[in-house]
Amino acid sequence: SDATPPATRCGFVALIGAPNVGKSTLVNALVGAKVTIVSRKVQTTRALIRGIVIENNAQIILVDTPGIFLPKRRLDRAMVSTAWSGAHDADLVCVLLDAKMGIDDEAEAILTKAANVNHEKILVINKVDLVQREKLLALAQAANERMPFAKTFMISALSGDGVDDIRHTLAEMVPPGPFLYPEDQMSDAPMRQLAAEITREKIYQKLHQELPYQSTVETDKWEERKDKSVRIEQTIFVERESQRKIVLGKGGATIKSIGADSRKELMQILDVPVHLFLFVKVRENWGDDPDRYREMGLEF
Ligand code: GDP
Ligand code: K
Ligand code: MG
Repeated sequence: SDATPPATRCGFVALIGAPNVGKSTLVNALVGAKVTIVSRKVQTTRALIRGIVIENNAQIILVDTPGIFLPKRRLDRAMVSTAWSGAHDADLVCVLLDAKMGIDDEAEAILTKAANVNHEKILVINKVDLVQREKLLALAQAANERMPFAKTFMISALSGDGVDDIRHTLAEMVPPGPFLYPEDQMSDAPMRQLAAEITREKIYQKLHQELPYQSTVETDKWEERKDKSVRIEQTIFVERESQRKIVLGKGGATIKSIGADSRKELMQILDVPVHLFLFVKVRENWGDDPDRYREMGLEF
Protein backbone atom coordinates (compact mmCIF):
# COMPACT_ATOMS: atom_id res chain seq x y z
CA SER A 1 0.00 0.00 0.00
CA ASP A 2 1.14 3.59 -0.35
CA ALA A 3 0.21 4.49 3.20
CA THR A 4 3.22 5.98 4.94
CA PRO A 5 3.68 5.23 8.61
CA PRO A 6 2.86 8.16 10.87
CA ALA A 7 5.91 10.33 11.51
CA THR A 8 7.15 10.04 15.06
CA ARG A 9 8.82 12.64 17.21
CA CYS A 10 11.09 12.13 20.18
CA GLY A 11 13.13 14.33 22.43
CA PHE A 12 14.63 15.07 25.81
CA VAL A 13 13.02 17.76 27.90
CA ALA A 14 15.06 19.07 30.83
CA LEU A 15 13.19 20.41 33.82
CA ILE A 16 15.15 23.20 35.46
CA GLY A 17 14.06 24.81 38.68
CA ALA A 18 14.83 25.42 42.31
CA PRO A 19 14.21 22.72 44.92
CA ASN A 20 10.51 22.42 45.73
CA VAL A 21 9.34 24.35 42.68
CA GLY A 22 7.35 21.23 41.73
CA LYS A 23 9.51 19.36 39.19
CA SER A 24 8.71 15.90 40.53
CA THR A 25 5.05 16.74 40.86
CA LEU A 26 4.99 17.93 37.25
CA VAL A 27 6.72 14.78 36.02
CA ASN A 28 4.17 12.65 37.82
CA ALA A 29 1.33 14.73 36.42
CA LEU A 30 2.71 14.60 32.87
CA VAL A 31 3.37 10.90 33.00
CA GLY A 32 0.19 10.10 34.88
CA ALA A 33 -0.13 6.57 36.13
CA LYS A 34 2.02 5.27 33.31
CA VAL A 35 5.64 5.58 34.24
CA THR A 36 6.79 3.42 31.38
CA ILE A 37 10.45 3.71 32.11
CA VAL A 38 12.68 5.26 34.66
CA SER A 39 16.24 5.08 33.64
CA ARG A 40 19.41 6.97 32.95
CA LYS A 41 20.04 8.54 29.61
CA VAL A 42 21.84 6.09 27.37
CA GLN A 43 25.63 6.46 27.39
CA THR A 44 25.66 9.44 29.67
CA THR A 45 25.54 9.80 33.38
CA ARG A 46 24.45 13.36 33.37
CA ALA A 47 20.85 13.46 34.26
CA LEU A 48 18.14 11.23 35.55
CA ILE A 49 15.29 10.28 33.34
CA ARG A 50 12.24 10.60 35.50
CA GLY A 51 9.63 9.47 33.10
CA ILE A 52 8.61 9.01 29.53
CA VAL A 53 5.35 10.21 28.09
CA ILE A 54 3.89 9.12 24.81
CA GLU A 55 1.46 11.57 23.29
CA ASN A 56 0.26 11.75 19.68
CA ASN A 57 3.15 9.74 18.18
CA ALA A 58 5.67 11.70 20.21
CA GLN A 59 7.89 10.28 22.90
CA ILE A 60 8.76 12.90 25.50
CA ILE A 61 11.67 11.95 27.73
CA LEU A 62 11.58 14.00 30.92
CA VAL A 63 14.94 14.64 32.48
CA ASP A 64 14.97 15.85 36.03
CA THR A 65 17.99 17.77 37.15
CA PRO A 66 19.52 18.35 40.58
CA GLY A 67 17.79 21.49 41.76
CA ILE A 68 20.65 23.37 43.32
CA PHE A 69 21.77 26.61 41.81
CA LEU A 70 23.83 28.65 44.22
CA PRO A 71 26.73 26.28 44.87
CA LYS A 72 29.29 26.74 47.61
CA ARG A 73 30.96 23.39 48.15
CA ARG A 74 32.83 21.48 45.50
CA LEU A 75 30.26 18.70 45.39
CA ASP A 76 27.48 21.23 44.99
CA ARG A 77 29.28 22.83 42.09
CA ALA A 78 29.60 19.39 40.49
CA MET A 79 25.88 18.88 40.86
CA VAL A 80 25.12 22.21 39.33
CA SER A 81 27.31 21.57 36.32
CA THR A 82 25.58 18.22 35.99
CA ALA A 83 22.23 19.93 35.97
CA TRP A 84 23.28 22.34 33.27
CA SER A 85 24.87 19.60 31.17
CA GLY A 86 21.47 17.98 31.24
CA ALA A 87 19.92 21.18 29.98
CA HIS A 88 22.50 21.62 27.21
CA ASP A 89 22.03 18.00 26.10
CA ALA A 90 18.27 18.24 25.99
CA ASP A 91 16.15 19.25 23.03
CA LEU A 92 13.94 21.55 25.06
CA VAL A 93 14.27 23.21 28.42
CA CYS A 94 11.38 23.82 30.78
CA VAL A 95 12.20 26.50 33.31
CA LEU A 96 9.95 26.23 36.35
CA LEU A 97 9.14 29.13 38.62
CA ASP A 98 7.15 29.02 41.82
CA ALA A 99 4.28 31.49 41.48
CA LYS A 100 4.41 32.35 45.14
CA MET A 101 8.19 32.70 45.47
CA GLY A 102 8.46 34.73 42.29
CA ILE A 103 11.95 35.63 41.08
CA ASP A 104 14.05 35.31 44.22
CA ASP A 105 17.87 35.03 44.20
CA GLU A 106 17.81 31.38 43.27
CA ALA A 107 15.27 31.86 40.47
CA GLU A 108 17.29 34.82 39.21
CA ALA A 109 20.40 32.63 39.04
CA ILE A 110 18.46 29.98 37.18
CA LEU A 111 17.01 32.44 34.68
CA THR A 112 20.43 33.97 34.05
CA LYS A 113 21.96 30.59 33.26
CA ALA A 114 18.96 29.33 31.32
CA ALA A 115 19.28 32.33 29.02
CA ASN A 116 22.61 30.88 27.86
CA VAL A 117 21.22 27.47 26.99
CA ASN A 118 20.96 27.20 23.25
CA HIS A 119 17.60 25.46 22.98
CA GLU A 120 14.02 26.52 22.89
CA LYS A 121 12.83 27.33 26.36
CA ILE A 122 9.42 27.03 27.90
CA LEU A 123 8.41 28.90 31.00
CA VAL A 124 6.26 27.04 33.49
CA ILE A 125 4.86 29.06 36.33
CA ASN A 126 3.72 26.47 38.84
CA LYS A 127 1.52 26.64 41.94
CA VAL A 128 -0.91 29.11 40.41
CA ASP A 129 -3.41 27.92 43.01
CA LEU A 130 -1.45 29.90 45.61
CA VAL A 131 -1.55 33.40 44.09
CA GLN A 132 -3.76 36.02 42.48
CA ARG A 133 -3.97 36.26 38.73
CA GLU A 134 -2.44 39.77 38.54
CA LYS A 135 0.67 38.53 40.26
CA LEU A 136 0.97 35.71 37.69
CA LEU A 137 0.87 38.04 34.73
CA ALA A 138 3.51 40.31 36.28
CA LEU A 139 5.73 37.31 36.96
CA ALA A 140 5.32 35.95 33.42
CA GLN A 141 6.23 39.34 32.03
CA ALA A 142 9.25 39.76 34.30
CA ALA A 143 10.59 36.32 33.32
CA ASN A 144 10.01 36.90 29.62
CA GLU A 145 11.93 40.17 29.83
CA ARG A 146 15.00 38.17 30.81
CA MET A 147 14.90 35.89 27.76
CA PRO A 148 12.48 34.91 25.03
CA PHE A 149 10.43 31.89 26.01
CA ALA A 150 8.77 29.99 23.15
CA LYS A 151 5.74 29.46 25.38
CA THR A 152 4.58 30.39 28.85
CA PHE A 153 2.35 28.12 30.89
CA MET A 154 0.65 28.84 34.17
CA ILE A 155 -0.20 25.62 35.90
CA SER A 156 -0.86 23.76 39.08
CA ALA A 157 1.11 20.54 38.86
CA LEU A 158 -0.58 19.48 42.06
CA SER A 159 -4.16 19.80 40.81
CA GLY A 160 -3.22 18.97 37.22
CA ASP A 161 -4.53 22.31 36.00
CA GLY A 162 -2.79 23.18 32.71
CA VAL A 163 -0.75 19.99 32.58
CA ASP A 164 -2.51 18.60 29.49
CA ASP A 165 -1.59 21.77 27.58
CA ILE A 166 2.09 21.33 28.42
CA ARG A 167 2.05 17.68 27.41
CA HIS A 168 0.41 18.54 24.13
CA THR A 169 2.83 21.37 23.39
CA LEU A 170 5.91 19.30 24.26
CA ALA A 171 4.69 16.58 21.90
CA GLU A 172 4.58 19.15 19.10
CA MET A 173 7.93 20.71 19.96
CA VAL A 174 10.22 17.67 20.30
CA PRO A 175 12.09 17.01 17.04
CA PRO A 176 11.03 14.43 14.46
CA GLY A 177 12.66 11.03 14.99
CA PRO A 178 12.14 7.48 16.10
CA PHE A 179 11.31 6.56 19.70
CA LEU A 180 14.49 6.04 21.69
CA TYR A 181 12.93 3.78 24.30
CA PRO A 182 10.62 0.81 24.10
CA GLU A 183 7.15 1.75 25.19
CA ASP A 184 7.06 -0.60 28.16
CA GLN A 185 10.61 -1.01 29.33
CA MET A 186 11.41 -1.10 33.00
CA SER A 187 14.83 -2.08 34.19
CA ASP A 188 15.94 -2.38 37.78
CA ALA A 189 19.64 -1.55 37.42
CA PRO A 190 19.00 2.15 36.75
CA MET A 191 16.22 1.93 39.31
CA ARG A 192 18.83 1.39 42.01
CA GLN A 193 20.38 4.71 41.13
CA LEU A 194 17.05 6.41 40.94
CA ALA A 195 16.03 4.97 44.30
CA ALA A 196 19.22 6.32 45.85
CA GLU A 197 18.57 9.72 44.31
CA ILE A 198 15.04 9.74 45.69
CA THR A 199 16.22 9.04 49.23
CA ARG A 200 18.94 11.66 48.88
CA GLU A 201 16.30 14.16 47.83
CA LYS A 202 14.20 13.36 50.90
CA ILE A 203 17.21 13.88 53.15
CA TYR A 204 17.76 17.22 51.48
CA GLN A 205 14.13 18.20 51.93
CA LYS A 206 14.18 17.35 55.63
CA LEU A 207 17.62 18.56 56.54
CA HIS A 208 18.88 21.10 54.05
CA GLN A 209 19.47 23.64 56.82
CA GLU A 210 21.43 21.29 59.04
CA LEU A 211 23.08 19.01 56.51
CA PRO A 212 23.68 20.80 53.22
CA TYR A 213 24.48 17.93 50.85
CA GLN A 214 26.96 16.30 53.21
CA SER A 215 25.50 12.93 52.51
CA THR A 216 25.31 10.38 49.76
CA VAL A 217 23.08 7.36 49.34
CA GLU A 218 23.81 3.97 47.85
CA THR A 219 21.37 1.19 47.11
CA ASP A 220 22.93 -2.02 48.43
CA LYS A 221 20.16 -4.48 47.78
CA TRP A 222 17.23 -4.74 45.40
CA GLU A 223 15.18 -7.85 45.79
CA GLU A 224 11.97 -8.58 43.94
CA ARG A 225 9.79 -10.96 45.86
CA LYS A 226 7.23 -13.53 44.77
CA ASP A 227 4.39 -11.39 46.10
CA LYS A 228 5.58 -8.64 43.68
CA SER A 229 6.86 -6.43 46.46
CA VAL A 230 10.42 -5.09 46.41
CA ARG A 231 12.86 -5.06 49.29
CA ILE A 232 15.34 -2.21 49.00
CA GLU A 233 18.29 -1.65 51.31
CA GLN A 234 20.18 1.62 51.21
CA THR A 235 23.06 3.15 53.09
CA ILE A 236 23.24 6.86 53.78
CA PHE A 237 26.84 7.98 54.11
CA VAL A 238 27.70 11.07 56.11
CA GLU A 239 31.04 12.65 56.98
CA ARG A 240 30.84 12.86 60.74
CA GLU A 241 29.25 11.18 63.72
CA SER A 242 27.43 14.43 64.53
CA GLN A 243 25.81 14.28 61.10
CA ARG A 244 24.83 10.68 61.63
CA LYS A 245 22.95 11.79 64.74
CA ILE A 246 21.19 14.52 62.77
CA VAL A 247 20.07 12.05 60.10
CA LEU A 248 18.82 9.63 62.72
CA GLY A 249 17.04 12.31 64.74
CA LYS A 250 15.63 11.99 68.21
CA GLY A 251 14.65 8.39 68.80
CA GLY A 252 15.15 7.75 65.05
CA ALA A 253 12.34 10.14 64.14
CA THR A 254 14.15 11.86 61.27
CA ILE A 255 15.35 8.73 59.50
CA LYS A 256 11.88 7.25 59.89
CA SER A 257 10.29 10.22 58.22
CA ILE A 258 12.92 10.26 55.43
CA GLY A 259 12.31 6.56 54.87
CA ALA A 260 8.54 7.02 54.82
CA ASP A 261 8.75 9.80 52.20
CA SER A 262 11.20 7.88 50.05
CA ARG A 263 9.17 4.70 50.25
CA LYS A 264 6.04 6.57 49.25
CA GLU A 265 7.65 7.98 46.11
CA LEU A 266 9.24 4.63 45.26
CA MET A 267 5.87 2.92 45.50
CA GLN A 268 4.39 5.58 43.25
CA ILE A 269 7.04 4.98 40.61
CA LEU A 270 7.28 1.21 40.88
CA ASP A 271 3.60 0.62 41.47
CA VAL A 272 4.32 -2.28 43.84
CA PRO A 273 4.65 -2.50 47.63
CA VAL A 274 8.10 -1.40 48.77
CA HIS A 275 9.97 -2.46 51.90
CA LEU A 276 12.71 0.10 52.43
CA PHE A 277 15.56 -0.33 54.90
CA LEU A 278 17.90 2.57 55.56
CA PHE A 279 21.28 2.47 57.27
CA VAL A 280 23.39 5.47 58.23
CA LYS A 281 27.17 5.22 58.20
CA VAL A 282 30.02 7.63 58.73
CA ARG A 283 32.53 7.76 55.92
CA GLU A 284 35.03 10.54 56.41
CA ASN A 285 36.07 12.96 53.68
CA TRP A 286 34.00 11.41 50.93
CA GLY A 287 32.98 14.92 49.89
CA ASP A 288 36.50 15.64 48.65
CA ASP A 289 37.13 12.28 47.02
CA PRO A 290 36.65 12.50 43.22
CA ASP A 291 36.05 8.74 43.02
CA ARG A 292 32.91 9.20 45.06
CA TYR A 293 31.58 11.75 42.61
CA ARG A 294 32.16 9.37 39.73
CA GLU A 295 30.20 6.67 41.48
CA MET A 296 27.38 9.14 41.82
CA GLY A 297 27.45 9.75 38.11
CA LEU A 298 28.64 13.31 38.16
CA GLU A 299 30.96 14.58 35.47
CA PHE A 300 33.92 16.95 35.78
P1 GDP B 1 10.78 19.53 43.30
O1 GDP B 1 11.74 19.64 44.42
O2 GDP B 1 10.97 20.63 42.30
O3 GDP B 1 10.77 18.18 42.66
O4 GDP B 1 9.32 19.80 43.94
P2 GDP B 1 8.20 18.74 44.35
O5 GDP B 1 7.49 18.22 43.15
O6 GDP B 1 8.79 17.75 45.28
O7 GDP B 1 7.18 19.70 45.11
C1 GDP B 1 7.57 20.40 46.27
C2 GDP B 1 6.33 20.73 47.07
O8 GDP B 1 5.48 21.61 46.34
C3 GDP B 1 5.47 19.51 47.38
O9 GDP B 1 4.98 19.65 48.69
C4 GDP B 1 4.35 19.58 46.38
O10 GDP B 1 3.17 18.97 46.81
C5 GDP B 1 4.17 21.08 46.25
N1 GDP B 1 3.58 21.45 44.95
C6 GDP B 1 3.96 21.05 43.73
N2 GDP B 1 3.18 21.59 42.78
C7 GDP B 1 2.27 22.36 43.42
C8 GDP B 1 1.18 23.18 42.99
O11 GDP B 1 0.85 23.30 41.80
N3 GDP B 1 0.48 23.83 43.96
C9 GDP B 1 0.79 23.72 45.27
N4 GDP B 1 0.06 24.40 46.15
N5 GDP B 1 1.80 22.96 45.71
C10 GDP B 1 2.54 22.27 44.81
K1 K C 1 11.47 18.52 46.29
MG1 MG D 1 12.04 16.58 42.89
